[in-house]
Amino acid sequence: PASDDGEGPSSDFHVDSEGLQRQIDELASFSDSPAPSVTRVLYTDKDVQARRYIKGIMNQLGLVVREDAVGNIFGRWEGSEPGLGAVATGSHVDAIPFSGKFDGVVGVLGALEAISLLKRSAFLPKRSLEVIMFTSEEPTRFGISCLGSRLMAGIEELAQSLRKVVDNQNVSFLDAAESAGYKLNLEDLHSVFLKTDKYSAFIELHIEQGPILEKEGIPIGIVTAIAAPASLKVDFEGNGGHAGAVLMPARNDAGLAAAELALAVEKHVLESGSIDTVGTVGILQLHPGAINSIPSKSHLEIDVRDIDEKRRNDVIEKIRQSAAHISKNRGVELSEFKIINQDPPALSDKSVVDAMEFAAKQLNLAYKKMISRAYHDSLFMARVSPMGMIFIPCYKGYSHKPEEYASPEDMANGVKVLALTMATLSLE
Ligand code: HGY
Ligand code: MN
Ligand code: MN
Ligand code: MN
Repeated sequence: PASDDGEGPSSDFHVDSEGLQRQIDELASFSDSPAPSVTRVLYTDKDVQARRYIKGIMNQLGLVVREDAVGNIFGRWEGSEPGLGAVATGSHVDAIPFSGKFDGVVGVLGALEAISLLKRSAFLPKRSLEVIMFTSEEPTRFGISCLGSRLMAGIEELAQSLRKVVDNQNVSFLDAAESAGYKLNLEDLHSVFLKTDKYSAFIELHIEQGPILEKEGIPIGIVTAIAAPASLKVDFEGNGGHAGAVLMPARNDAGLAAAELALAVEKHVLESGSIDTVGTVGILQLHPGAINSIPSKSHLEIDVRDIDEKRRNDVIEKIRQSAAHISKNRGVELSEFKIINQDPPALSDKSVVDAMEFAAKQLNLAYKKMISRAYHDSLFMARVSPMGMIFIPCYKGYSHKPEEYASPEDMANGVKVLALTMATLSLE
């Protein structure tokens, strides 16, 4: 969409910011928690409403809409050479409990606005363009992060585990999927696996979920790598008992074992010696959860990440040793120590980074190359397609909480860089 002087994009290359904001606000209304928070969990009614909403916009844009067996949604703008690998973009609209309305959403509604902008600019794609709404990026319901994109990346052990995984209401993945209209049997799970030549590039637009771009006053982030995430589940079991009557020497308190392991997580992360190693215990449950009953069970879910995979794995090993040590010292049973996922980092593809840089320059937008400490569907799309990510600033770097905010101007910048990047890659 070069302007008449052949230079950068023509002046009508502008984003319908009001329309985009309206869509973001409408989508945020499909939530199981009160505004301004958003809670939208995989296959719940609110998730189904959001899916219907996104498909409605895809249809309005004249995209060919399809869904795969687990509900990844694809909106396709057929190019003049539909046999070539398509240029894809997308993100997620599921939201962890009491979070915000921009995480993921900017990369789906913003991508659809980028398509609309290219259509308004009379762009004609050679490689088809596809917007993907991944079925669930957050681990909330089944403890599996990037479930849709992980399956698209052809990860066999995920296909196996989806046969038996249940949520904390004991609802199986298959039953939950069916309740949302995705009736699938086990073979269908393999139909989700993508062929590696399906896409020639995948670009995800996302809020930074960190403070750097806003602090440095830079409108665009060009992601060069995505940190390596891992999550663990640990259970301790003791005898429990009366909080008054059982004397201390006779106790094997599962709650205090969990507390000691939580502090061990922090200790081992800090021992790594690198600021890039992070860890927390995001879930800590005690049973029976009565003030005057010694916890007989404790359940921890631990999130450990680093841009260096080996350094991260060393921390996990130390956590495993601490769990065994605490179990022995306190006489509690370590009834489960399970690594849910231990993913490698992903690198952005040079050709995609070059296209994003070119777009930012064409638009006279300053940009900064950076790593993503949050994971994204791009982490798995990188296994089946050259990948790149575009970041925009967000207020104080806030994310995964209701104060999450991205300005219409920052979103418009991200949409334009995405649109130009896709247009460039589509004509290659
Ligand atoms: O946790 C993450 O990194 C992602 O935002 N779900
Ligand atoms: Mn998130
Ligand atoms: Mn996200
Ligand atoms: Mn993410």
